[in-house]
Amino acid sequence: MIKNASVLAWVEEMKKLTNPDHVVLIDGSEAQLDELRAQAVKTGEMIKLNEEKLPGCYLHRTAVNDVARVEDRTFICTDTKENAGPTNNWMDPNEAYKMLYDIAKGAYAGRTMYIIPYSMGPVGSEFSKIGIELTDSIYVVLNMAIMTRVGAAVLEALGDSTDWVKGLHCKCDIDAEKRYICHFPQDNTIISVNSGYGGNVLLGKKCFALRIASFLGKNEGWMAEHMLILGLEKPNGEIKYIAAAFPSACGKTNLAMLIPPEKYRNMGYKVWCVGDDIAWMRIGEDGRLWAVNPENGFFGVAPGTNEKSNPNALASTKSGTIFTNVVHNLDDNTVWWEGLDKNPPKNALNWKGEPWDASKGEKGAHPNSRFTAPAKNCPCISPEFDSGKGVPISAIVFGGRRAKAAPLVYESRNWQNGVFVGSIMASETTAAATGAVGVVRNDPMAMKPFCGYNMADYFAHWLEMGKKLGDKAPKIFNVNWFRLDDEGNFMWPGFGDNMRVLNWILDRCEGKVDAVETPIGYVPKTDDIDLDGIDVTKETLAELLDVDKDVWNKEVENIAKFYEQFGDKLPAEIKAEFEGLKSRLQ
Ligand code: GTP
Ligand code: SPV
Ligand code: MN
Repeated sequence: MIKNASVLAWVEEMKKLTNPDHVVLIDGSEAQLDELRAQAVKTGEMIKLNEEKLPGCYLHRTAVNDVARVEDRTFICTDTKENAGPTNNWMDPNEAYKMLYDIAKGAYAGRTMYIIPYSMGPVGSEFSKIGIELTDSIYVVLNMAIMTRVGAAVLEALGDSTDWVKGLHCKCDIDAEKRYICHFPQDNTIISVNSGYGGNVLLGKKCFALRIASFLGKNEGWMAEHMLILGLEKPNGEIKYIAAAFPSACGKTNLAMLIPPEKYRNMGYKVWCVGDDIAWMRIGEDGRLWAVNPENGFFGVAPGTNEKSNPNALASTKSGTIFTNVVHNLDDNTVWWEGLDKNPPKNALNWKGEPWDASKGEKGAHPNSRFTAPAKNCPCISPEFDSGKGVPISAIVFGGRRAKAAPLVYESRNWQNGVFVGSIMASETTAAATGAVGVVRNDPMAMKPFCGYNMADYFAHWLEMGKKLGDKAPKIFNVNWFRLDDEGNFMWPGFGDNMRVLNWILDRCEGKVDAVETPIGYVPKTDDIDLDGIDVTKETLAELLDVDKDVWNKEVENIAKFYEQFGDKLPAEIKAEFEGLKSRLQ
């Protein structure tokens, strides 16, 4: 039962607003979750899959108009527009509350209000933070129970504290015209209406752990980042940790669970996954940067996940997983998606639930179809996963999906230059958000859709953190797995072979290997990326590492345009780094 007065008062207020028929507190017990699973199966909200092949797994289909994050309907409602900054949509908080409460009024009538107490980070750890999500969706409850730690233990850990984040989610009637994902960083509040899709409604994830948390981090001196965290174990048993920020659907889950090429496995190399999407990072007592994954599961992109590209992710989905918007194989009641294997099921329904024939050329799974899998299922989950104190970060890696400009890998000149490198990130858009796919857009630190305050202040915060870290700051790199040749083929094999690049990165951190200076930073000598066992020639590698001055001078024009919107708020250090790049490109 809820004893916390601040929680009780808010729940009462929201009950009056939404008018539910029933109220259920999620206690986190398997018995209660099982009852909800059974109920969702009865109403058709979820389909129970083959218990032998996929124990405890379910299939869910969202509404056809509700398949991805809606960035144009996502708002940061700070007191002033300037505090939200030019890269966010802004709404006046009073107006936003009024509009949202009008939509939420009576929205739970005839429905049940589920109260989900959840912890981002291990329950009770001093770095964890607590939220309460109210929802009328069993799908949301069951996803939150995988993606976060939920239940009575969370309320216990909260005690009578008022330090928690309010989250109200109302499905309403999934009206795309009335869909809003609104954040009130100054009130620790999130309100999401008219959606049932993951990133819009699992409020612990992007809404709390990035948008609200980035704002908290700025004020409290830590960082909330759209980053995977991995540990690379060397043959001598030493483990070095890397945090990497790539935009949505640009390879975080894949890199986080990487299986080294056979030769490296035989030598004793291994990768441990600490997190695949979000990192909360603080300066530890030793002065280094320490990272925690606040999540408890993976909300991963299904298409392209297979035995070869990401066997660890695939293994993670073999039990206790919820699949969303994938193909339903009716022959054996399992699931399928493009890129799983070359044998699409004959007797199947597509992501919309329609009879589907692969031979007709239409995709069966939605390009942003997802699996929600428990982290504990992952064969390479790090032994540090549940440790509240996190792991010390040796290198920070930025990256995007770029057909040309960005080389396979380069190292920034120092922290300040590295912050600049993060700030000029640009990447092709993907199906993870609604809107056009494949358009290059600026996405600083992969946080364009997720920064809960003015992006110029966010750059300043990064610079500030670097000053505090001093010579203990991780080195900052940039990678691009997606460079294309003139025929439109990927030039780099990617996936497990990205390990070859990680090795160079760690060697640079340990001062073991030389590099070549270019106008944008340091790139490897072609001898220093191991090509043994892959189909990449020295010439191709040289091309992959090439920094073309003409291309980069065009890039400079884009950067100038992007920076313009920040006006005087753009930190002087960033301006100075930009001037430095321009002069080196002359
Ligand atoms: P979010 O969950 O949206 O944040 O995505 P993510 O960054 O975790 O991306 P994910 O690892 O799921 O990969 C997205 C897509 O990129 C998938 O289709 C992958 O197959 C593809 N991909 C990942 N790594 C590589 C790579 O090294 N090379 C190539 N060519 N494709 C990759
Ligand atoms: C992303 O889009 O970066 C995701 C999926 O990780 S969602 O949870 O929808 O944001
Ligand atoms: Mn993501």
